Amino acid sequence: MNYELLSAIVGRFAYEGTVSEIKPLGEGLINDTYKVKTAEQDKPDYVLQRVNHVVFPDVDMVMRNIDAVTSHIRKKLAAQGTPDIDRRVLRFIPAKEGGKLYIKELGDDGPTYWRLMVFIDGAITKQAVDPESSRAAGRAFGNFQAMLADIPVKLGETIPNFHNMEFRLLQLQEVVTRDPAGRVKEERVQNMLAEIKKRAEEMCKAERMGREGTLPKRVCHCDTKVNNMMFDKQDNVLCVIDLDTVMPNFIFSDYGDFLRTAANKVAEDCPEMDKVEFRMDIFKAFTEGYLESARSFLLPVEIENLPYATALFPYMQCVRFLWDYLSGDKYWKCQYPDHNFVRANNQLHLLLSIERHYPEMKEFINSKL
Ligand code: GN1
Ligand code: MG
Repeated sequence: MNYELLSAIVGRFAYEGTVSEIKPLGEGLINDTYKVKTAEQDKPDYVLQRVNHVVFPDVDMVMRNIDAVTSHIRKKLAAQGTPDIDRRVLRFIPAKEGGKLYIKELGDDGPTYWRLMVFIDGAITKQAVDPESSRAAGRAFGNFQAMLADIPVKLGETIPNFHNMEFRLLQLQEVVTRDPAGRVKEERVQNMLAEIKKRAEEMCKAERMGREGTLPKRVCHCDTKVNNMMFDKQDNVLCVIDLDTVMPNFIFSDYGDFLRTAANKVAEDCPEMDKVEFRMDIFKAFTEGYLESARSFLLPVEIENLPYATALFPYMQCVRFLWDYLSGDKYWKCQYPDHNFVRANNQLHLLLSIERHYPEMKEFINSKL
């Protein structure tokens, strides 16, 4: 996108300073992100982002959620006397007109949606973790949930049924029946479907407990990857970012999805299945950090089921990747024809490794109860 258009967009927000440079930032696959520099030393730089309204159809809801969450956290940090609050929670800049935290632009290809936030100086993100940063991540995500445990508003579901296992299985069933890409007949697909079926009943237990009223939904982040946290130069966590998916969910979402990504010895699309392995050192460190900050509000049923949450997310991601493979690769970008199948298979192998560690995980969790 050209500079004139981008600076006109920035100009619609009530920011401070004079824009001196706008250039692309990061490698996010969902939203487009730019860094906006200002000329003055005493004015912040900013991050401009175009929100992907195909993935997030209700941008207004996304931004209302983010407003509620960041204001609530900001109030708490202020009450605790935390210094440097703009580095501890994201600050979005309102639009000059209307005062919302985003603007809508009408372009030739339809509307686009934009938001502007303060750039956090001197912060870094990480792509991989060791036990120490996993412990810090556990503490940070637990703390994020703890701070939001008493938020006075009900947040919207920005992606309906996002982590609903029953829904994800129905979605898979639907595409198996339709078979739009003609891939269901592959033997490897049939084998994977059998593995999925074997575990379906057990994996839907959170939904059942939710219906019975024994398992609550709380405000969760729902995209707890290590690269969604900012660290300072001394390796302390500053804040949690990428808040589009913040919504009510079982706490299993944040706990399980972090371990799914961080405790896999290899990347989620590594094609060498014998290298996929679940790292217990990461599991233990993350769990300790998480319980440290979340114990105050967690129910026993939530703690007891953390091993289940660890298995649930690779299982769910296997179902989602297979669904996309059978749909003809419409959701995730693929670099080669069976990329999505490789991803699904990788997640299945991660699940198998988790199942081998299950007794050890249970013992570890029980020792923390
Ligand atoms: C998507 O784009 P990214 O990596 O933040 C997906 C997650 C999946 C992940 C798998 C909105 O997240 O749920 O776990 O891919 N986000 C959405 O790589 O679907
Ligand atoms: Mg992300």
